[in-house]
Amino acid sequence: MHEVISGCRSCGLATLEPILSLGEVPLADGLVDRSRIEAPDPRYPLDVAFCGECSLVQVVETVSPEVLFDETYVYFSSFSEELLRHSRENAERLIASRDLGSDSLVLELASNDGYMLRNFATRGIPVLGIDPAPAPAQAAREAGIPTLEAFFGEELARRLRAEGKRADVVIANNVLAHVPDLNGFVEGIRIVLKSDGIAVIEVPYVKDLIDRGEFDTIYHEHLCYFSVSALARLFSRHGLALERVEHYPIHGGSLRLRVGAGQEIDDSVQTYLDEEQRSGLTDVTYYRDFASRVRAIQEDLLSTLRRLKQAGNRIAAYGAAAKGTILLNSTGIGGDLVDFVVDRNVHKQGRLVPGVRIPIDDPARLIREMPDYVLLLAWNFRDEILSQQDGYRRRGGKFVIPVPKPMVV
Ligand code: JHZ
Repeated sequence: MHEVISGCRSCGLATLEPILSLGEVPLADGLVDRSRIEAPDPRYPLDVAFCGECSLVQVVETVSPEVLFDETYVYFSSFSEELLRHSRENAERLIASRDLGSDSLVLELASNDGYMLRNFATRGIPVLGIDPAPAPAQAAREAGIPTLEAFFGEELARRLRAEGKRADVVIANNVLAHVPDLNGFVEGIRIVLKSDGIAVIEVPYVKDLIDRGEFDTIYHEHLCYFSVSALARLFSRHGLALERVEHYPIHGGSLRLRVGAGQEIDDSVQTYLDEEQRSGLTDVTYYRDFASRVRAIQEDLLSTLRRLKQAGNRIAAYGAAAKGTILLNSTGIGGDLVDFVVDRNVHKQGRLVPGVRIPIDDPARLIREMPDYVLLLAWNFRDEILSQQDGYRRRGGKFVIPVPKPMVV
């Protein structure tokens, strides 16, 4: 059911340096439907390594994308106001700076439920979404966003190009890390772009992951953890250039890249490359103490929750996020400590977190039952969720934030 890579996912270097093992964990988005409650949850080893040649951090196991993004995949982008705002601002800036109109084409790879493309479609700009997960793709089509239910790669790009579909803008947010054939995906972007087109790509930044101990964002869907240095090499291999690099707080810290033919290269690219050299991000020593820092966070969190539980408190959790599955399972936080998880995504409610088998319910249950503490699994949306749960907090409810260092607020 899974394969171990024989070399770096980007440059092919045969020997990689191990930096972290999270043991055997269930699939992060493999939420359990009650109809298959009898079947055990499959578990897979989860090991991270560094490439000394191109500095790409990567998971060495590959679980087939057909298994990961099947009809049980119910991550819908539209459940966060913050993400919707972030996406809308990105779209508006692109419409203005690229002068997009009715004769343009915006192509989004991993377009999910249409959360991003709708910003273009409502302005009369032709769009096409591509996403392999049936449930979000169906929701997008129902919302009027043309969506191809498929995996994007070199082959599909050639087909689109042969049909005369070449993009002014390709958007690829939180998808580059998800593709086993990284080079085929990037080559596909090159093929499908107009000669003066650009790709706008967002990826979680490996520096934030390492510096802030965001170990729970490591899972089988995320095969790669990118630095600008690793990305520059990847794109240049395909005749594309990084033209601008920006940093945003979304998802615990992300890079937004503009990629194109290299006609207009912003100073930000060299600034990031220099800074990554200077800080040592391109050398394995940067990653040497990561595993012990992760263990320290896990031990601290586990002892905090055990202490609260022993003192007679009731504990719930917020956000059946993919990272929540990893945090709970790899730390050993089970149903003995956490009674239930809440999540606004109606497709997740009624299911169970895999491995630990904790039930997922509507957030309204918090105010109804007033558990004493809520472990914030979706810590990346901390501000949004804390303000939304103001009522629960004003009545005395408290949140436990797990990373970068467990704390109660
Ligand atoms: P969320 C996702 O990972 C998906 P996940 C994906 N794997 C990826 O690459 C990364 O992002 C970057 C819920 N919620 O998005 C919605 C509320 O209930 O942080 C989600 O189920 N109420 C493609 O799954 C979950 O929390 C709210 O107010 O780890 C958040 O999941 C908000 C804001 C969210 O990431």
